[in-house]
Amino acid sequence: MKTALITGITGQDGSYLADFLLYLGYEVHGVVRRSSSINTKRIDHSFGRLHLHHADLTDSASLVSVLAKVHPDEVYNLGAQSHVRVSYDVPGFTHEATGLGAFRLLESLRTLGLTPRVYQAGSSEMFGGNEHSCCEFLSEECRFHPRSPYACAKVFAHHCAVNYREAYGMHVSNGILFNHESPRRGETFVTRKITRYVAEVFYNRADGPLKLGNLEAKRDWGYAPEYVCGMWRMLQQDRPGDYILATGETHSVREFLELAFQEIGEDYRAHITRDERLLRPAEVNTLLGDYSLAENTFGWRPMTHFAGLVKKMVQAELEDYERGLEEVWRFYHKD
Ligand code: NDP
Ligand code: GDR
Repeated sequence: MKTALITGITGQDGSYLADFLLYLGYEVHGVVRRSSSINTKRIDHSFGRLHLHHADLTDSASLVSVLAKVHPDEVYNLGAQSHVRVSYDVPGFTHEATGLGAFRLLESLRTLGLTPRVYQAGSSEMFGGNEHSCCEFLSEECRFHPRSPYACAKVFAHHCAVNYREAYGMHVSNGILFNHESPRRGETFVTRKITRYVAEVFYNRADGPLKLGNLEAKRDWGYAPEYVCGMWRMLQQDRPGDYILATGETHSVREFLELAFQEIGEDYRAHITRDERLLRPAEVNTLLGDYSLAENTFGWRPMTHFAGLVKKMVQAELEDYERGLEEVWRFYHKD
């Protein structure tokens, strides 16, 4: 039985990855940070099967202590202050947790002499958008142009991962993941904000119009459970590498709104208002990724595309969304 350690296990991706690794028969450990209110709702359904440890990516000693106890075969570094807009409000903490956190984890492994396979959660935000690239589809070869404290921190973490791989021969892979969403997405990210509001409208619980920022921004939006399977596949390769996971389609926030409201037979224009405070000092206008390296190397490709994702998210707000996960796990683990 393999042992995995996940930082960020209480987040969207960490919770799906924990589900998938348990399904595969792993012993799953997770890093949880102390909170004054309960922050484990996404993993409560598997509580008895998980090994949770208090630690924090801003605290090296806590990381050393957990790693020395667990001796993981695989480490997935998903912990981060992951909200782009909020990273402008708390840039220092974002750099500490999202950037230096990755460094602390790698350096802790090195000083302990541990050699697990490591996944570093990189982001399409590192590219700063297709307008900063010469390619129609962003690939692993395109240069980074970070446009937020969050993206700067992720670029730093990415380069640390490459450096530990080259300097110390560590098996560290960078996933460069484009947006991936789900019913477990945090409520302040735009897709979940919209689908929650749609459910409120449907049940006559909406309290005033939905306040949104830039509706013209375009994202390459996929389905999160499929992306965590890609993280795992990346670490099963003999050689570490850097891989994009994306859908190869891009759609605007406005298109997401249109489809989400269509699900309940409403016109979104009657329900939204613009709030300048939700605009960003520097926006990433368009993201569109090329996942062919991941497809050619380890057979990963997206199953769910834009319209299907919107439908899944709206339906899940209206009913139980856990059904159907088994199908995803089986598809990606077929070999
Ligand atoms: P979430 O914001 O849902 O989860 C982030 C996790 O990190 C939470 O468990 C959070 O804990 C934890 N965390 C935050 N700060 C610390 C800290 N100082 N020490 C330890 N843990 C901490 O993110 P996602 O699940 O969506 O994303 C997972 C990773 O992938 C992140 O690194 C994100 O930046 C990256 N990513 C995400 C993409 C996406 O579209 N979802 C795309 C590309 C990259 P708590 O619950 O206590 O807040
Ligand atoms: P993003 O996701 O910044 O792409 O980062 P988010 O959902 O926050 O924004 C997507 C786009 O929607 C626009 N927008 C709004 N965004 C939010 N949050 N709230 C609003 O009300 C709103 N109105 C319009 C934004 O301006 C933006 O253009 C996510 C995170 O998961 C990162 O951690 C990850 O690295 C990237 O995806 C890939």
